[in-house]
Amino acid sequence: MEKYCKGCGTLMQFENPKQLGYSPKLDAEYCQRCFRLTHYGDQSLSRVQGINEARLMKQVSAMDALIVWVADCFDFESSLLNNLNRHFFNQDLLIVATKRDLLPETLAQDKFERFLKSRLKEEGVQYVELVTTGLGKYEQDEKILEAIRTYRKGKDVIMMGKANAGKSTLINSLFQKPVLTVSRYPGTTLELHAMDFEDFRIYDAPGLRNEASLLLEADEKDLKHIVPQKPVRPSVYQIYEPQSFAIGGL
Ligand SMILES: Nc1nc2c(ncn2[C@@H]2O[C@H](COP(=O)(O)OP(=O)(O)OP(=O)(O)O)[C@@H](O)[C@H]2O)c(=O)[nH]1
Ligand SMILES: [Mg+2]
Repeated sequence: MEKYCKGCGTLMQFENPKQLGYSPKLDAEYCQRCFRLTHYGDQSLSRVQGINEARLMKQVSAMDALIVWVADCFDFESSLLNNLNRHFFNQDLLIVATKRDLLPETLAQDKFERFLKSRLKEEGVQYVELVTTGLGKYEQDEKILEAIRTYRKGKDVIMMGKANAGKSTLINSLFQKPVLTVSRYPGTTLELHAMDFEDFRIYDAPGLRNEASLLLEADEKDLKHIVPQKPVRPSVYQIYEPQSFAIGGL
């Protein structure tokens, strides 16, 4: 019988350690890659293997579901897709902006939400509601659940978004247990896979490739230093015309 990894959704196999889905144990629920990501924070197989975006978009657009578009507050600009609604014809979009906790606390919430809404408007995105969330005091699980219950209209729910936006983290948070594998490496979730929730299903989806993201170019060992884990502190510098900045070698 075919078996799928509970953490990343990939088809499990027990023969080839160099291929995705491998586990040395026949009764394992998670593949070796998920096990290593969760327990040691490293991945045995590269992040860019295994995601077929065209197939994913086809699968999702054929489903009648509420799309939760997960966008990273810290990288909001590249968290969107051109003509977002066109990809989800006839499906409602609920926008959840994650990682609010990484932005300075001094940034007023209403000002930030106004910014997000104005960017969505400029991009012509039609959506039913926008909720911002983040770890710690920014967690808004109840608000997100309420929005899901209101807008799903009897349908299932699919978490979609760019790689690393925080889709799997959000689902774990709604389930209040760490079922899905999350990691700092873009490309953690490998296949669309469903979990039963209340009287409907929530699908975790692999993230779409974020072409504008430095994370794809960076060495995997450097990601730990690049990806912020604590709120960033704003710094202000005055520079004059012939001067320039060099930040982290960029
Ligand atoms: N600070 C902070 N980190 C977050 C938040 N949500 C997710 N993360 C981190 O972002 C990284 C990516 O999270 P995932 O849940 O694996 O993201 P994903 O969208 O499922 O990624 P793919 O499966 O690769 O598409 C992990 O290191 C998470 O810990 C958040 O609200 N705040
Ligand atoms: Mg994921």
